[in-house]
Amino acid sequence: MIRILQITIVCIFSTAVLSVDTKNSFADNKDLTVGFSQIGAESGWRTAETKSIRSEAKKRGVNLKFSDAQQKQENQIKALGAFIAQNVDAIILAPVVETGWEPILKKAHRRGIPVILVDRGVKVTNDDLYTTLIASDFVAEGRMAGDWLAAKTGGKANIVELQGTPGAAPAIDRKKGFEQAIAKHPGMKITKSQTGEFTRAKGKEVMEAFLKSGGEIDAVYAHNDDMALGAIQAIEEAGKKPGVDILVVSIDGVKPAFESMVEGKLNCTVECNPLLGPAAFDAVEQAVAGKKLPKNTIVQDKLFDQSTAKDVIDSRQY
Ligand code: GYE
Repeated sequence: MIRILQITIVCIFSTAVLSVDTKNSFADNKDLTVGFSQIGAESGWRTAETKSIRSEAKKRGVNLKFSDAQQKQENQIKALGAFIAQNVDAIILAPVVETGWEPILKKAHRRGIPVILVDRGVKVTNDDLYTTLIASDFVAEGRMAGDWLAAKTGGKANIVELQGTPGAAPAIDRKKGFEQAIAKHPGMKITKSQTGEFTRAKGKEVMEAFLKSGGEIDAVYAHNDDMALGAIQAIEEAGKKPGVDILVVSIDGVKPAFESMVEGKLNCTVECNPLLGPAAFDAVEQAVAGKKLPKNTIVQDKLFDQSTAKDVIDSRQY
């Protein structure tokens, strides 16, 4: 049965498509206790996701146990262990990397505690170990960014790449999608690529090193807006015009990215909606009620560039 909740979830086989445009489906869940293991606060996107989940828990009267892992998987595993020991009704997990989750997910599974994955996926031998994944299609995001850059440059560009956290699903898949897009254009190549760990500071530092190491740079592809904004600072400090001398393309769609596009510095960003609170708690409620959920719910994304930024900036929710 497909529930239309203002969130349009169309279940196609085990995958649903979610456009995150929700009216809050309030439910009185006073006795519901949910453990949320969040990666950290490395980016504006992450902060917006945390805010969405916390505020939705409050709206629904859910008792939320929150843990910030400071980017460390071992802290997330410890937090899940504690949630299981406290016998929470459900777990929401944003997994910092794809691998290494099997033992702790088996523990939750044995205790019958549903695990809702938000924003990033995991690699496990048996996907019964998690209830559902609510996330964007990162490969598609990388492809959209690459196609936009190919159109902008006529298929000819020396590109430097700022990768996200090593081993993280968005870093792996955004790289894959971008490379698929530029593979269609022999004149486009990634000349340098290094992780900026999804942070503005590290993105700036790595871009400074790219600029110092010489070689023609026509564009920078950043796996998230925070690193792109750091790269823009480095480009300016090197006396060049970001968005003109060096094109800047990224992913997330946070408000500072729209401000930068209006200033003519960032050229384009692919939105990756972090407002997953309503969908996450709908999944929790269904899982706790023993309802079957689609294994994947894909959040719909779209690309914005300088031609559209001014019109939409005031309506941005994060
Ligand atoms: O792009 C980045 C955050 O997992 C999709 O993590 C998320 C990514 C997002 O740090 O800003």
